[in-house]
Amino acid sequence: MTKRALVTGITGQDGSYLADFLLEKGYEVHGTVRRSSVEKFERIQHIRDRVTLHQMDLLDQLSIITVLEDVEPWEVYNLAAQSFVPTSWNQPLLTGEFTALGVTRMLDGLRTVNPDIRFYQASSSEMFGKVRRTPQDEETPFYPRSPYGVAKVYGHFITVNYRESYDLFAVSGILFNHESPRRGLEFVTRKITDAVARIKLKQQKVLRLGNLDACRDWGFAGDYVDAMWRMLQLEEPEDFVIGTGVMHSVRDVCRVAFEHVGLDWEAYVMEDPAFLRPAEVEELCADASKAKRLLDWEPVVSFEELVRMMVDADLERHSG
Ligand code: NAP
Ligand code: F7E
Repeated sequence: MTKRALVTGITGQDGSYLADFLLEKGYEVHGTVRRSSVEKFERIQHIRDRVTLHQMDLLDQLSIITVLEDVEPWEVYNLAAQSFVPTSWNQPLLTGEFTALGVTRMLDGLRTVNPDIRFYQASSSEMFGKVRRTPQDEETPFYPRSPYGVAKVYGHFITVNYRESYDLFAVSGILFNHESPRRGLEFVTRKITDAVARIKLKQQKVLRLGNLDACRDWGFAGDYVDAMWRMLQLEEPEDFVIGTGVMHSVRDVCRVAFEHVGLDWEAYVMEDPAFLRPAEVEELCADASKAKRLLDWEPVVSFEELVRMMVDADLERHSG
C-alpha cells in the first residue's frame, strides 16, 4: 500500500530534499505552500508534477485542519518555520507565532483529525545556544540565545508534551546546521560559496561577514532528511540529536571554499560589524550516538565535500 506523507515547508531547503527522498521511497507526497502573489517553487521545480501542493499557513488553524482532512497523511513532517536567526530579533512576535505556536496548531490539528498520524517536529541545535556542555546530546540542557532559539524550545517541549498528554506518535529531531546547494543565500555557508563563485567569475570584489570565529557542526541536508524519516519508522516515538560530531569555524568555511577555486580567502573577506548578532552562539557540536545506535544513521558527506559541492553548484549557476 502506498504511504502518504505531508510536508509543511516543502518549498524550503529541507522540504525539497525530503520530498525527493520520500518519492524515491515510493511515497505519495503532499506539501503545503503559502499563498503568494508570485510562486517561489524553484527548489521543487524538478518534482512539481510528482507532488501535490496545498495552501496552508501556520497562522491559520482552519487551513491546517482542512489540509489534514483532505490529505489523510500517515506521516506529517513539520518543517515550516521562520528559520533565519537574525530575522528573529527584528520579528520576534512573528517568529514566535510561526516557529513556536505554529507547532501547537499542527499538533492540535492532528489530534482533532486523526491522532494516529505520525508527527515529526523540526527542532534545532540553536536550542543549546550558550552551551552547557560539549558535545551536546539529547540530555544536554537548553540555553537559547535568540528569539528563534526560544521559539524552537517551545516547539520541542510542546511536541514532547502532546506525546505524553495524548499518546501521539510525535518526535522532535534536534538537527544541527545542515546545508546544500539549495540553502538560502543569507545563511553563512551559502553566502560564502555564492560569493566565492562570483569573485572567481569577477562579478564581485569582496565578501563582508560577521563573526569569523563562530563554530558549527555543519552537515549535508540530503543526509539529514533520511534521519527524519528513520525517526518516524521506529516502534516508539523518541527524540534524537542529528549532527556530524565535527566542528568547524566560519573561517574554515572561507578557507575551504576559496581554496577550491585557487584563491586566498584572506585577500577577499572583510569583517563587518553589521553582521554581528545581539547575542551569539559561539559553538555547537553534536553527539549523535543515540541516532547511530537506534536509527542506524550516520552522515555520508564530509564538511570539505559539502563546501566544495556548494561552490561547484554556485559556479555553474553564475557561469550560465
Ligand atoms: P527554510 O529553507 O527557511 O524553509 C522554511 C519553509 O517554511 C519554507 O517552505 C517556507 O515557505 C515555510 N514557511 C515559513 N513560514 C510559514 C508559515 N507561516 N506557514 C507555512 N509555511 C511557512 O528552512 P530549512 O533550512 O529548510 O529548515 C527546515 C526546518 O528545519 C525549519 O523549521 C528550521 O527552523 C529547522 N531547522 C533547520 C536547520 C538547518 O540547518 N537547515 C537546522 C535545524 C532546524 P516560503 O517558501 O513560502 O517562505
Ligand atoms: O550562521 C556566523 C553567525 O545564519 C552561522 C539556521 O538554519 O542553523 C541555522 O542557524 C554562524 C553564526 O546559521 C555571518 O554569527 C558570520 O554564528 O548560517 P547561519 P545559524 O544561525 O547557525 C540552525 C541549526 C537553525 O536551526 C537555523 O534555522 O555564522 N556568521 N558571518 C554569519 N552568519 C550569517 N548568516 N551571515 C554572515 O555574514
